[in-house]
Amino acid sequence: PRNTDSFDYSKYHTLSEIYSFQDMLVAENPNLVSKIVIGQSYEGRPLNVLKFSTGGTNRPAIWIDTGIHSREWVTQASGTWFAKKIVTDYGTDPALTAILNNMDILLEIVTNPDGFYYTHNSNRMWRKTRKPNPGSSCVGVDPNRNWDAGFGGPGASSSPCSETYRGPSAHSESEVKSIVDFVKSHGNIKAFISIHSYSQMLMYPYGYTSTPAKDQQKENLGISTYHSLAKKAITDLASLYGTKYTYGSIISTIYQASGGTIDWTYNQGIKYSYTFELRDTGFYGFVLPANQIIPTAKETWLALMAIMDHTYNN
Ligand code: ING
Ligand code: ZN
Repeated sequence: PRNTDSFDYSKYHTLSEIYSFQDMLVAENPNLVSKIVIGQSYEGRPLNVLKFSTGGTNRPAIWIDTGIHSREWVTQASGTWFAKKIVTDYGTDPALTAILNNMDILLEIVTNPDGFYYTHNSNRMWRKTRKPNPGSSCVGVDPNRNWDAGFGGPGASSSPCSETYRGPSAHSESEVKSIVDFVKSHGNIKAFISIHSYSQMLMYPYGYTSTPAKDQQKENLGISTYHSLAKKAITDLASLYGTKYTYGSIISTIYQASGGTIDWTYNQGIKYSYTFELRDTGFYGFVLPANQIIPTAKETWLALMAIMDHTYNN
């Protein structure tokens, strides 16, 4: 495609196609979209973040990442659709327009580019990064076990051959460390949404401990709307096609997982830290047919809008 209107959002795309999509979107919308390179992957690929901003300096921001696990293809495809949706709806959708008149949206579509390249060219089911592990023939670290939040505890593996290998130390993966550095230096991120597939779930911290997050405790006292926001988001999601999601803390909804992304962002003070597992519930799993990309992206967008709108209004 020569522009983002002729890009086929109903198909899966290669890494180079998504990279050129990002550059086209920036070129077409110079007053709304810019590309920030927050670092590079182990194999030297750029870690691109699309910044949607209508001005200001260091405005409060909403972070969204897709594709931290490379085989979860519907997430990068949905992220691409979200990017186009944002530029299309700004100025016409009142809720999104209000958000973007006051906040920035930061979107990292291909959060694990080396893994994504590998899923297209060698092994469709690759999940981890592609950094070699010294002393092992097994490659890669699970970038959703590598964060400094309960790092090394139960719910991650110390074996380099495991799919949930936590890595030699917290933030050992440049794909993770680049986000850590960005989040810390930004200092004004209000919501952090990390998108996986599959299982149809919307979760909040924690994954490493069954101790409820402070904002979940407050909820029980009727002070906050942490749990209820998740409920609103999945209700909005389901309103489109009836897709059913479960929701709750990570540990109570899916399983114990230590070193996960949103546990770290929550502990950094980002209250609206949520993680999605998109379609489906396992019939196709990671290999979701391409004709489900747009429906998945559209229904997920409703949940994202619920979270972004609440963040903006609180
Ligand atoms: N599932 C996630 C995993 O990394 C998860 C579940 C999400 C755990 C968020 C912790 C935090 O195991 C998939 N499909 O990757
Ligand atoms: Zn995942």
